[in-house]
Amino acid sequence: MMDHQTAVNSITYREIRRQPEIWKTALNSLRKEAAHHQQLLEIYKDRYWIFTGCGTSYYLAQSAAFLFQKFTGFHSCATPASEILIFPHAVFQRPEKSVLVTISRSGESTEVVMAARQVMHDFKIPTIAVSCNKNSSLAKEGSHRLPFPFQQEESVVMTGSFTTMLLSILNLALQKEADDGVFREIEKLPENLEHIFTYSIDKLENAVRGVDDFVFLGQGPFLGIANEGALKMQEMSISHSQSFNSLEYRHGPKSTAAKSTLITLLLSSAGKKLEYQLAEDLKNLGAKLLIVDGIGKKEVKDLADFYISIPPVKYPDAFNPVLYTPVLQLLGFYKALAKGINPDKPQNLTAVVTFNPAENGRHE
Ligand code: F1P
Repeated sequence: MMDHQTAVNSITYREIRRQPEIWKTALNSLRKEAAHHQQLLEIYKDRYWIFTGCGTSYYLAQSAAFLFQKFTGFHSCATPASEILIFPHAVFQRPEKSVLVTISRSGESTEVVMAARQVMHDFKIPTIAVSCNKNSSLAKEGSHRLPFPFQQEESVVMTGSFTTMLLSILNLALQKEADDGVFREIEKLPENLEHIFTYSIDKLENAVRGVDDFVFLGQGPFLGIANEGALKMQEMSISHSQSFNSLEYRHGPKSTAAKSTLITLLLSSAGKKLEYQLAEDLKNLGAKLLIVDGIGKKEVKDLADFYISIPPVKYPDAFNPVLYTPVLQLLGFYKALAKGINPDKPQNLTAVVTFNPAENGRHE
C-alpha cells in the first residue's frame, strides 16, 4: 500500500505537476521557430494532413488533427499507425497530396517508426516528426521535425509529453494566421494550469472514492482527450474505463451506468446546449457525475457531483483540450492511490512498445 506522501513524491505525480513549467519552456523555444513553421505550412498547404501515433500518441493525434484543421483550414484527420501498416491504401487515397505527422514520445514505437519508413519509401509521402526525443529514429529519419526542449519523462505513462506535443502542434497551426491575440492566449496556459491544480486537487481525490467504473465523454477536439482520460485511468489505476463521443453515451453505453460509475463530462463551447441536456440525463442514471467546465456554464454546477472550473480562455474549444488533460491525469493518479497501486509501475506496461515485425506470428 502506497502512503500519500510517497505517492506525491512519485515520478508520475511530479511529471504531472511540472507541466506549467515545461509548457513555458517549450512555448518559448517554439516561438523562435515561427518563420520555419510558417514555411512548413506554406509548402504543404494543399495537402491532406494525416496525424498518427500509437496509444496515448494516437489520442493526441485525434485532438491535434481536429485543432490543426480548425486553425489552418487544411483537411486533417487522425489514424493509428497500425492502420497505415495494415491498410495503407485506405489511409492514403492520394499519396501525392498527403503529408504524415508522426507523433511519439519515444520516437521508437514499432508501428509508428515502420509506418513513417513505409510511407516515405513506398508512397514518397513527406513526414513531420513530433517527438520528445530529438535523437529518436522517428525524429532523425523524418523529412521534417517540430523540436522543443523536453526533459525526458521517466514515468512509463505519458503525461506532460502528451500536452507538450499537443501544444507544439497547436502552435504550428496558429502560425497560419499568426494573430497576436491568439498567441497571447496560448502563453497564458501555463499560469491557468497552475490555478487549476490549486483548486481541483481535493475535488479529484474525492471524486474517485467509492467508484470503480469510469466513463469519459467529449466531442470534437475533446474526444481524443476523453480517450486519453480513459487510458490514463486504465494504465495508472487498473480500473475499468471507457470513452465516447459525449452524446453517443445515450445510445447503449448508458445501460452500464451504476452507482459505482463516475462519468466525466468534458464540456465544449460549441456543444454546450446539447451537453447540458446530456448532463441532466446523466444525473438521472444514478451514476456520479464529474463535469469539467472551461466555458463558465455555471448552471451545470448544480447537476454535478464534482465540478471542476477551468479559468475562461478565448477560443475555448481550442485551448481547453490541453487544459482539461492534466485534470484527467490526476484523476487516474488519485484512483491508483486510492487502490494502493503504484502509478510509477503500471501493470504489464513498458515505456515503449517495440516488437520485431520480421518474426512469424505464433498462430499463423
Ligand atoms: C506510446 C505508448 C503509450 C503507452 C505505453 C507505451 O508511446 O504506447 O501510449 O502509455 O506507455 O507507449 P510513444 O510512441 O508515444 O513513445
